[in-house]
Amino acid sequence: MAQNYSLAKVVIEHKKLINGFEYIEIKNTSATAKIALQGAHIFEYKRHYGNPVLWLSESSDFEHMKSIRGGIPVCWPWFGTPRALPSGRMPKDESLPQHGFARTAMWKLKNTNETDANSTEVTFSLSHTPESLKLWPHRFELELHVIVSDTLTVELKTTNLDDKAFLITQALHTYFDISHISHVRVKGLDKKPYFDALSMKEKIQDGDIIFNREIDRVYQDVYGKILLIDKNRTIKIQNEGSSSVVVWNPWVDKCKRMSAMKPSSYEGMVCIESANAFDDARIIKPNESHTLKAMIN
Ligand code: TA6
Repeated sequence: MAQNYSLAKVVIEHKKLINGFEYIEIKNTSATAKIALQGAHIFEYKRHYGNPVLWLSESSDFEHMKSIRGGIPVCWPWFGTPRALPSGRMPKDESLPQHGFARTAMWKLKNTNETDANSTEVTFSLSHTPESLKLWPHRFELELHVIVSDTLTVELKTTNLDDKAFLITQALHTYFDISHISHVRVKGLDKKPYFDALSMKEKIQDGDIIFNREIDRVYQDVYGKILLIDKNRTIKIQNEGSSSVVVWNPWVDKCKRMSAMKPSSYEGMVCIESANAFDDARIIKPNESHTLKAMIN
């Protein structure tokens, strides 16, 4: 069942994998992208030049209720494990899914817009269900607005449909495709405070981030542009509605223990995640909204 909304250069197609896994494929004169309805998960974005911008694991699942390994998982309404208070690094609540439930929920394709030949917009939505209310007792509407062009723009808008305020933490958990982990450095976080999830300690970044071991950090007070500098290209990330950024590479040992990763997968990816995490958690009042936005180019 393929519905073609195709003009000369622009294609927006609703497709299914052989196992019925649904996604939207976008092609325009700037780039191509693939977005799964499960999790409104962008699992491919590549411009018509250079390597793909997003990394996708060769052994990723495309199955019901299993998060895709790679691309941009939407971590919502909590990043990591749910926390009562922004500063509360409380013991893990194993009964609740890591990184929330939105990334394995089925979203709806709300609308599409072919702005012009090189820019295409799609919007996905997700609302509370009896299942979600058991995991998280709040009524909400979530929208993911994506603009596919030379820049990939992703806006995650949370609206509180409840009669009481609620707190969220979240992340656009972006996996970037890189030439090799030993070639890259991350600029833009110098002197920033971060929580080191490995030592569970607060630290201050000194200079650029280079990768020579497992790194799992939540940076705070980040308002400027982040640069991912690789051998042949620099990717720029600018966030809005956010002051926290997560930087992660599992390195050798954790990579071996992780689902849908090959032992060498850590060499070809790095996560730089646009977030509202820990102290950057957001309290949203009834009938109000908050938008987390990432611009990647
Ligand atoms: O964002 C970094 C992180 O929280 C790491 O600790 C690691 O667990 C990663 O997310 C992947 O999580 P996942 O639940 O997708 O396996």
